Amino acid sequence: MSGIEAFGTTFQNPVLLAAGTCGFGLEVAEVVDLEALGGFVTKSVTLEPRDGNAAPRVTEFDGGMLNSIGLANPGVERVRREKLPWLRQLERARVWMSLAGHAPDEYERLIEALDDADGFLGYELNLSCPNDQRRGGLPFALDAEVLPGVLERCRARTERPLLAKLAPNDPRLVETARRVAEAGLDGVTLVNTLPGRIVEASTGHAILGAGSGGVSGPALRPVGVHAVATVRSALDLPVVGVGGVRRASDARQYLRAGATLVQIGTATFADPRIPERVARALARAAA
Ligand code: RRO
Repeated sequence: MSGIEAFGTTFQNPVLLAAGTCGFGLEVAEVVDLEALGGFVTKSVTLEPRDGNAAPRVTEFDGGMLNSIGLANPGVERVRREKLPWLRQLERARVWMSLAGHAPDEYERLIEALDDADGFLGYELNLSCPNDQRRGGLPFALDAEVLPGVLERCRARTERPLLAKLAPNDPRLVETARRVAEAGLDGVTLVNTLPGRIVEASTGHAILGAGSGGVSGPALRPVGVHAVATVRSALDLPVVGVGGVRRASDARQYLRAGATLVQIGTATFADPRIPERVARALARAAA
């Protein structure tokens, strides 16, 4: 497969690592050949450092995984100082910085804190974390009142490509994606994890320390493919697909549904070589 021209650059293949599954790249560099991929999305960065939610933060079930990490990250100042220098030596992998905020103005402040630095292509605005309770469980992607202002103010602060990561449980997904397009962003990432809970059958106690979490893995794949197909059939807006990709045929489902790029997350925990294999298999099929 020759490169994919998108978002103002060339991706050598359509496979990215999903936000939250590869830290800031260097954390996985010994087990993943990042330069063999189209690129990756960093862990979501917040203005202040965050320790994350109570343990246990991750559990498995027969359809995939449930997580409530709670946005654990070193905060934007340390990310700029300690993570960006390493990212600068990457030549082929394209890096998206994932940004997360609790208040509407935090996204633009994160962009202001990062935008003059090198080492990354653009931003993926995480507007759909299911594990941030500060806003009463209502992520910005599901808040039609506040969302347009957040998007417009981010657009005004950067010329880099901007993606908005949206929620799978959005009853008005096309309208939400239309707001993203109207604000002048470059595309949407579909989808974040689906809110869920696993309880001990004998006691009713939630397994995760935070109670609820986000469902990822194979159970999320049909949800993600449907979201991509729904938005692509309604809007001329580039889409990055994510959810449950484990093999090349899964990635192809997203590409056939209209995705420009595909992210892989949960599968890499079981086998960090999966994204490279998927990228190679897609390239072989296209040759
Ligand atoms: O950190 C998390 O708990 C988390 C985030 Br920010 C997100 O966007 N999606 C997810 O499943 N977990």
